[in-house]
Amino acid sequence: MDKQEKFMLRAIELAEKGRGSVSPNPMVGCVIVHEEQIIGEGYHEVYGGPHAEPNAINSVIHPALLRQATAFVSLEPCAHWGKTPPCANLLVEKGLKKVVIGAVDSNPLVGGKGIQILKHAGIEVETGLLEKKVRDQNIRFFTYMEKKRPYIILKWAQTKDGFIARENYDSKWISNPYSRQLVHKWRSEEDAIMVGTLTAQYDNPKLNVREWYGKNPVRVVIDRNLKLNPGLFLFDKSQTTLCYNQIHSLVEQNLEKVKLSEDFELEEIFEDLYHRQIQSIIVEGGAQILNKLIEMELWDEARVFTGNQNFIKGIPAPILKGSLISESNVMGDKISIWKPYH
Ligand code: AOF
Ligand code: ZN
Repeated sequence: MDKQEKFMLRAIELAEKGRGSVSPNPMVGCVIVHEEQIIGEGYHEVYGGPHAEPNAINSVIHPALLRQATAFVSLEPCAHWGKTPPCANLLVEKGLKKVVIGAVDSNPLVGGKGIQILKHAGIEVETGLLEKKVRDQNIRFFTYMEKKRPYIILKWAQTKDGFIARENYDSKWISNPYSRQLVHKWRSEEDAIMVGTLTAQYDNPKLNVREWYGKNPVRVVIDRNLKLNPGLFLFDKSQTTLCYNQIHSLVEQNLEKVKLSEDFELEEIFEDLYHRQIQSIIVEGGAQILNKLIEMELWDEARVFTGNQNFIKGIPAPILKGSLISESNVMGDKISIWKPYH
């Protein structure tokens, strides 16, 4: 690994410290280097707070060195007046010699404009260093900005012989308690969680974070004709819930009914979630919605548990068109992570 990559890796490592605190902003880190020595470091610490670049610049003890220094920033410095002044302008003002960028910002307010400001001011700019790592780190942000929909994670548990529920829709208990705890961690990491009508009806899920410390995602359910029992946990108003239907729109505290068009497709729901700034969603079944999303190529990642028992018959697990990225084991349950071909 060359020295440049090492500095960018450090910026990415710093950025990581913002995970969970900066959303819906991306995680960004910045390292200031003078004669191959790091003289300043910073990262975007909290949503609404200063960006990585001012934090890094403010940490430099001898600001005079900035004129001979290179800034390694994991994301293109911003060009807009948002909650803070533009970072590209700050780098120009401080007279940095060179700026090395990991990935170009996909935010339409910034995309390419930050680089332009730097180049105009005569700063040497290099882009694309460890770009894939930066994009992977902020996969939810980039997917949201570029596809104008949340990052979609499919999740289910299947038996050894490939069923996700019995014929009567009973799906208890395919995965073990350790896997279920992991699912609670996963829930806390996404902005929203979604189930289809039948899962809401038969499982009566709470879709909250109980077995892990973290925030509850927004619950999303499809109930075309508003036929679901209002007594379901989903409708207990204990956390924000969006109920997509074809009957009417109604806003109540923590429970919003959202009317869709007559012949709606699932894209309409994701478009609405986009406008609500929801950058990621985990879909926890059932078979109907999972299969539909796979058929429509509307997914970005799938996480599949395989337990130890056989059901012999039942509702078959969805079949993914994708590649297996990794396999691990939680106390006997297998976890397979898939990425789509599309
Ligand atoms: C940077 N450095 O560390 C970050 C950037 O709402 P604001 O004003 O905080 O701006 C958020 C946008 O700024 C965000 O969507 C992304 O485009 C960029 N994030 N830019 O120069 C940073 N976090
Ligand atoms: Zn900025």
